[in-house]
Amino acid sequence: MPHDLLKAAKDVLRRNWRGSYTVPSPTLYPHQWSWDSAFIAQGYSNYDQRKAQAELLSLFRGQWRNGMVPHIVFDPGEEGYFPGPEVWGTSLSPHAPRDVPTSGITQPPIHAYVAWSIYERATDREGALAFLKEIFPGLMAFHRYLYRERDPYGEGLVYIRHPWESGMDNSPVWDLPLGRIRVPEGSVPPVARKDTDHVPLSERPGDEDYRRFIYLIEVFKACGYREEEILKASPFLIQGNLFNAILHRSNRALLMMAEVLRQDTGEIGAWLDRTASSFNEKLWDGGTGFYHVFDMRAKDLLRARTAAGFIPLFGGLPSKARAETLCRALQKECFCRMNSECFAVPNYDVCEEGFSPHNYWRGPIWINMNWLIYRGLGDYGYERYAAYIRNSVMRLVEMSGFYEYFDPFTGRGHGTKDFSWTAALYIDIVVDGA
Ligand code: 2M8
Repeated sequence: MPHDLLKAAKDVLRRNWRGSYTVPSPTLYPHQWSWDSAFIAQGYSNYDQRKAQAELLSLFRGQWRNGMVPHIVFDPGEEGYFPGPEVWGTSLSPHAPRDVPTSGITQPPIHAYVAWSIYERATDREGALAFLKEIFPGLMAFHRYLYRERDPYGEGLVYIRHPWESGMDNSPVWDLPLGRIRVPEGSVPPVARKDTDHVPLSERPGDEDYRRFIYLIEVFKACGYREEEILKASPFLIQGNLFNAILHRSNRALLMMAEVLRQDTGEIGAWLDRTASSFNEKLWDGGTGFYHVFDMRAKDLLRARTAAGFIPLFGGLPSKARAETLCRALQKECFCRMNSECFAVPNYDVCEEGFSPHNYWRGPIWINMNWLIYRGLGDYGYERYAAYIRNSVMRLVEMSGFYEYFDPFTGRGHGTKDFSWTAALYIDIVVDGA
């Protein structure tokens, strides 16, 4: 029953609320995560404007002086997560805040999109305008950082330098670039994983991947977190489809904010033009009929077909013809087309070797990805398929609860339970289609 489940979803968020922000999970992820907070704020925007605003504003407490919004803002009193602040060593950078412990990488910039949703839905209009005025400079500084430091050749495509920046940590698309990394003996501190205290190892990244994740942090620290040095040293450098599509959509939101706030829109307009044309030129492969990611080290596209290839719809990037091609790919058995034996949309092509129905980002359904695809399909007028995805989200939650991810064949929940963005985006999707 959506009504009872809506209440249950709000209860999850209430329990995970920590006074000014919401933890993704009290056990597995007991700090504040960047894109989680944005998805969570999107959920709150349906019924609690004050919390929605607080959630985003509290994340920006951790913003670096160069504009980077870190992927984790740590709760100093909490030691239940690895790697903690001592591993990140962010005091090596003059840009990191001194009073707020954070990680040293970022995550997909969905925040401007969400800030605009909060503004649009707000009942307290005066409060919403004040919120917009408060958050806008931080959002602009974040996007300026991305284009200034992560787009060294001015292409309009920003790079990520750690799989954690993609949000899709052990996605099969990273197998090639991660597999290339040879971790020198003695270069990595002891990897004292805590995630497997809460979730079976079979549902999480392997130990070798974890060593590589930590090794990359060591590379960044050796560069003193200076981006021009990281650009030379990082073995992992990717222009992502998901990251840039989200950035583009958020740029559109920034443009609307700038208009409301009577700010100059020229800079944002230029970002929009550059990103749209490079994205369509560089990340689209006519042969596969799909948007991929570009590996800046191998100088080639990585062609693993993950659900991230559909997120350009959310960005509003594909032409009508390309959107049609993407929609046809969703109608294939391998992405659990309508009325097939599995739930849509698995995070990885189920026909591919290496697909796993329950291992983290290697195949299960993630509600945030479904939500992004749902929104994108709606924008392009694919109402029927959007409704199908909405229905899939609702059925998964009805069957299994607010799990972190779901087996596309059985619908069983995996990862941690009472996961905040599942609850928040369930609320958003139910209210949206009601
Ligand atoms: C997962 O990532 C963290 C590292 O950032 C982890 O596995 O410890 C990912 O699903 C990521 O997208 C998410 O933001 C984070 C918290 O939910 O967990």
